[in-house]
Amino acid sequence: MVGTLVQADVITGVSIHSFSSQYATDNRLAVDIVNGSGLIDGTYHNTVASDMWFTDGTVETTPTGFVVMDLGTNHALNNIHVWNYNESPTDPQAGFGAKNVEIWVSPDDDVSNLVRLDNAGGDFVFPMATGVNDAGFDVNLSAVTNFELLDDVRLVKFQILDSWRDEVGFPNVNYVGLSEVQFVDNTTRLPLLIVDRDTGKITMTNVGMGLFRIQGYSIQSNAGSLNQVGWTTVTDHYDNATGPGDGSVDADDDWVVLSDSESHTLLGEFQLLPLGDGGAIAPGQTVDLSVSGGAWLKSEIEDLVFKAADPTGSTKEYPVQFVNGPNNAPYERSDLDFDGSINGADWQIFVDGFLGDMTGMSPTQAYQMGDLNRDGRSDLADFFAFEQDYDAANGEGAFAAMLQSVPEPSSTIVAGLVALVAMSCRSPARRVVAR
Ligand SMILES: [Ca+2]
Ligand SMILES: [Ca+2]
Ligand SMILES: [Ca+2]
Ligand SMILES: [Ca+2]
Repeated sequence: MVGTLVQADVITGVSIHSFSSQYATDNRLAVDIVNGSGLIDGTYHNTVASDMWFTDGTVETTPTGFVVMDLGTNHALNNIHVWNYNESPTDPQAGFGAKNVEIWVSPDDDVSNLVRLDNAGGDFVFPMATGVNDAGFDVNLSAVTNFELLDDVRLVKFQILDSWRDEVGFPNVNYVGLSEVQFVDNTTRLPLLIVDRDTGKITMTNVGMGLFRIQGYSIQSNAGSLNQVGWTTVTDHYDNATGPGDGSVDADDDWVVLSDSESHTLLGEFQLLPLGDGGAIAPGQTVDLSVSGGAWLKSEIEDLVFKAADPTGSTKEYPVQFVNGPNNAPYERSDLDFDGSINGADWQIFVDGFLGDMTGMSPTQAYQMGDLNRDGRSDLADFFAFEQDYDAANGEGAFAAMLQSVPEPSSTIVAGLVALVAMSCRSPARRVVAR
């Protein structure tokens, strides 16, 4: 279910800007790494040499071949998927694939503006292809220290420092090549907030394909459906590993809660001072933002807005998905015990809260006591709303029948309500309205 939200957003229209050389005599051209040639079902690259790029082995020494790819327009990069040189299952030709590679990026189409990505002080190591239909690999960008460069990319240069030639017994051959390169826009580098209707548990999951860097986040609910008591913060739980946090979101910085401890409309925390590099959520990693009881207060309104800030200061809204629930759907109004049906048990909760004191409650807290129309009071308007919902769920007249089946009204309030509904059922004007 989560997976359906993730679209592999491969950037199209990529072209070759420039390259060191190409082995043109049998069409092993640079363009063959960005035109989809040789891809099988978009997943595997074949072993056909003319579907790959190969240098001509004269310009390059060591080898030091390069290729510059032009994304056509600027993108925030999430991921780079590479199929290394994959010729010939019989000879070890896959050993002409790139091994140690510098990756440079530029925010415009001027190669003089290319800046090298700093991969934790080193370069990137591309694994050797298999020599059979090959699935390629994702370049691991998670350790890049100047990652802000990835947020605005037009040109990407692979400066190939070495091939796998030594390992396969061709130490003096300077050819090098690649099969295909795909770039993925960072619209898929997203965290997703998942709310479990059954438990109120809120989790944040990186469903993207790359590291999600996060400096802070906020969750808003205008309906007042947030429960501070059920919230497990990154602050002191998943921040600075020196403690009390475990470092699972941010290994080296302390976070701080910014939302008011009384608020039911906002949960928010950030890594602020001293300003560090924030945290990161790995692909597939889930961060549990709840303790038992959950951070979401159940009601029929599902209005959470989730925003996250990255270390560049950019804040974006990300998807919120509600899952589970008795009918795998939002609760219906008046289902006050949240079991998926509207019946006498809900009526009992309504009666218990009728005319009750709702001072200081959020709209959703008051709703849970029977303030169905969310005006801060439980009164006759809510009673009629309950009747309407009950009959909508169980059939016209079902509410009146249910009341009459209650043998002994347990309080004078209920007795009064029973009398009231009996009156309203006889009212011609109300019957018209009800239809
Ligand atoms: Ca190709
Ligand atoms: Ca950090
Ligand atoms: Ca119910
Ligand atoms: Ca009300």
